[in-house]
Amino acid sequence: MHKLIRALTACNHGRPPLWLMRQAGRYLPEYKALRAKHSFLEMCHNPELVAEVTQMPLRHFALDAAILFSDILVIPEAMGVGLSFDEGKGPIIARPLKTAQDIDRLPIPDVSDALGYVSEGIRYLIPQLKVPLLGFCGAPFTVASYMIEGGSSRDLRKTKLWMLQDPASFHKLLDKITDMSISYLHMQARAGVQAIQIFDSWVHVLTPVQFDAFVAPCLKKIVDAVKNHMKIPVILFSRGSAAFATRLAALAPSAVSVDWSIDIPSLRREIPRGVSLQGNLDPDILLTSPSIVRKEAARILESMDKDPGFIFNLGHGILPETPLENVRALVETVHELSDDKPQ
Ligand code: 1CP
Repeated sequence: MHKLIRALTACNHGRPPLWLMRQAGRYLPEYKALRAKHSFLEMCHNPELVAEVTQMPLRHFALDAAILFSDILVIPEAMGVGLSFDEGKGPIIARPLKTAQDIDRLPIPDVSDALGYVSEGIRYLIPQLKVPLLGFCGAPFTVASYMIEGGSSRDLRKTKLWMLQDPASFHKLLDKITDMSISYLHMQARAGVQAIQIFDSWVHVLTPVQFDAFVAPCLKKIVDAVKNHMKIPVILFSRGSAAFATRLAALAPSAVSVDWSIDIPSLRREIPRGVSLQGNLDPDILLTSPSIVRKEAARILESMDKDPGFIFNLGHGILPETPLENVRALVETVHELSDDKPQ
């Protein structure tokens, strides 16, 4: 069994597995070169390019997992709200949701029609990989926020006001995204992904009470579907881990992925043994220097030494400005400091 899967079932030994959120992306020169020739969505829709970009980071670094090159916003795109990516501005939804009728009218398309290109990409990719492939989707709240805001937003004010003023239609939207996400993950699992990560990148704008009312029930449905029907491990990522990590752990995923707002060893003592932990180097540290990266990575490694359910990762995605030599220093530190020694 591969190291990542062992850690996701809390039975790893030796050094922890390592992969990096957003490892296939804009900090890689060959990604930028390919991107100069294709739009981002063109790349996501093309199975050969999906396979190519997914493998780019693995050619540079000895990482223990690949993550499918795609985006959380292919679900809204499939639901017909219109998606484009503007240089420097991030995602743009052409027809954001404005009324409860917009939600009633929102279709739940058949995933193999609307997103078949993703499973083609996975099938094309798997025979070329030596490490497990992670599939993913966005969490319903995070995906809903883009569909309402129409793009990136710092405060998610429109989303929060909708949730507070018309909770019934907001729940309907979350339910539609949850159902579509479960079918989508099923399709990814059938195509061969070996584990799933759910990204709840924007949940930190909520109160714990709002989390329990709107976020937890959808995530629980997804976690249960992945564990019981797809029978592969599932990782829940959110920002705002100091507030939400124990709540995520209570949903009984295989692992919780935490940001740098929390001390992982303390969290370890609070949550059930069977829930593995992933994290949590601040991606800004990768902008500094190899020696600072080594020191900060060593601190996390030592604090989680011999934990059979620990996966080394960043607390959020790698930044486009990250120098490759700093990533190399991180990978070397994980491999050297706690290299596999006989037990
Ligand atoms: O212009 C470009 O070349 C596009 C840049 C880019 C890339 C490389 C985007 C646009 N998405 C991706 C790939 C991506 N996105 C992956 C696959 C590859 C990998 O992880 O290596 C994954 C898992 C995502 C997930 C994603 N997309 C999230 C959740 C994770 C996170 O970082 O919080 C979110 C919020 C998105 C939306 C999105 N797509 C792209 C951008 C720039 C954004 C963020 C916009 C914002 O900040 O609101």
